[in-house]
Amino acid sequence: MNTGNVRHDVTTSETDLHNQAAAVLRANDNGHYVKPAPGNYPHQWLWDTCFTAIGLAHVDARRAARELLNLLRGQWENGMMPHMIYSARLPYSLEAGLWRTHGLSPRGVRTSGITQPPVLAIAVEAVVAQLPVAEQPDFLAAMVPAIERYHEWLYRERDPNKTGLVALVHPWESGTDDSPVWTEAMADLPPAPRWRRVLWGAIMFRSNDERASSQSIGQMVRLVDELRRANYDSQTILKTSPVVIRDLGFNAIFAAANESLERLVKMQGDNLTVELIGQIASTRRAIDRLWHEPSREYFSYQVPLGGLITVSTVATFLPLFAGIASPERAEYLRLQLVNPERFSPNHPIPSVPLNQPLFEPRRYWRGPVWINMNWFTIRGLERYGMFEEAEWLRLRTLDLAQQHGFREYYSPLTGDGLGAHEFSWTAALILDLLVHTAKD
Ligand code: 2M8
Repeated sequence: MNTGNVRHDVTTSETDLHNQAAAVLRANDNGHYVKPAPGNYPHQWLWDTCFTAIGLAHVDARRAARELLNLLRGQWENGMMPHMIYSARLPYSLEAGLWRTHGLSPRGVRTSGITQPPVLAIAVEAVVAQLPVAEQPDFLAAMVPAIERYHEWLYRERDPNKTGLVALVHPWESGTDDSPVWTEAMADLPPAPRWRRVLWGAIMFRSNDERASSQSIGQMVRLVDELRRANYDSQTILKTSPVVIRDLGFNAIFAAANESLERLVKMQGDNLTVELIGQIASTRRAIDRLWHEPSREYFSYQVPLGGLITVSTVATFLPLFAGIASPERAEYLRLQLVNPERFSPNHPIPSVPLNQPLFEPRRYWRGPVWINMNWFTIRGLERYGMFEEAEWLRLRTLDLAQQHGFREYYSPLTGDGLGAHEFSWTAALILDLLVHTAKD
C-alpha cells in the first residue's frame, strides 16, 4: 500500500472537487428528484436516491430530505420499496408498462416490481443529522414508519423460513446487476426473445463492451417476464424460480440499515417490535455464516441448489460496514484488500478481484471500481479502527474523481472513467468523503 503518490492538499483542489460535485447534483436535478445521470438514467432509482441524499445533505439538507420523502410515493401497500419509480414524461417510459405493476403499486405511480439494496435507513440517518433540530421530528415521523414497513416486508416476503437472510429474485435487486455471482445461477435461463428485449429500449441500447452482454440482458428481461407472470408474489417465486440468491452485499447493507433504523426509532423515543429485534439479530448471525474459511472471505448463498457461491466480489468487505466480522476475520479481509493480485491494483477496489476468472476491467459490475462500494468499505475500515487503510482508500477514491470526472465506474487498471458521465451517486459520495475524513 503506497499512499505517497496521491496528492492530498486539503486546499483548492478539494474545494474545486466539492464545487464540481455539487454542480453535478444541481445539473441532474429535474425539479422533482435528482436523476442518476443525464441520458440513460432519467428515472428515480431506490439506492441511487439514497446515495444522492447522503451527499446532498452536506450541501442542502432540506433538499436531501425531500429527495428521500419523494421515494415514499412509490412504496407498495405491502411495504415493498420498488427499485425504480418511472417518470411518465420521459423517454424509455414504455419500459414502465412492461412491469405491469398496476394494482400493486400506488395508484398513478408507475414502478418496477422488485426492490434494491435497503440503504434508505442509512440515508435517513445521514440526512437527519444535518437537518435543523426543529425539522427533525416531522422528517422522522414520515420516514421511520415507512422504513419499518419496508424492513418487515423484506423479512416476511423474502425470508419466510426465517433463515435471517433476505433472498433476491432478480440480479437488479442486488444493485450489482451483472455481477458474476449471478452468472452461474442464470446459466440455464434462456434469454427473452429479441422482440421483447427491444421493448426494453433503455437497457438494450446500453449494450456494449462496458455494459452487460446482450445474453445477460436477455436473461434479465426473461426473469422479469417470469416475475410478472407470478404477479410478484414472493411465495410463488421463491418456490419456483431457479434464480434465488441470498446476496451478501444486500444482506450486509440490510444489517447496517437495521442498526440505523434502531437508532432512528430511539430518536423518536420509541422501540422496535420484539419480533423485528429478534429478526435483526438473526440476520447478523446468518451473515457470519456466509464466511468461507478456506478462502477467508464472505460469499453469497444460492438457494435452489443450496451452498455458497464461491465467486469473490467487493461485497466481501460489506460485513465490515455492518460491523459483523470478528476482528480476526476483519484482518483477513484487510489482507485481501491490500493484495495487488486481488483487490489492490492501481485503482482500488475492483468490483471483482483481478485473479478471478470472470474479471473484466471495463465491463459494468465485472471488475470496474464503483464509488459506492469504496464508500461502504471505507466506512467499514473506519469501524474496525483501520484508519490508515481507510484514509488510503479515501484518497485513492477522491483521486479517481479528480483525475477522471464523476463517472459511473472506472477501470481499476488505468483509472479510465466508464459508463455514464456526471453520475449522481459518484458526485454525492465524493461530497461525503470530502467532508468526513478517516479521523473524524
Ligand atoms: C444499473 O441498473 C439498472 C437496472 O436497475 C440498469 O442497468 O438500467 C445498476 O448499476 C444499478 O445499481 C443502478 O441503481 C442503476 C441506476 O444507476 O443502474
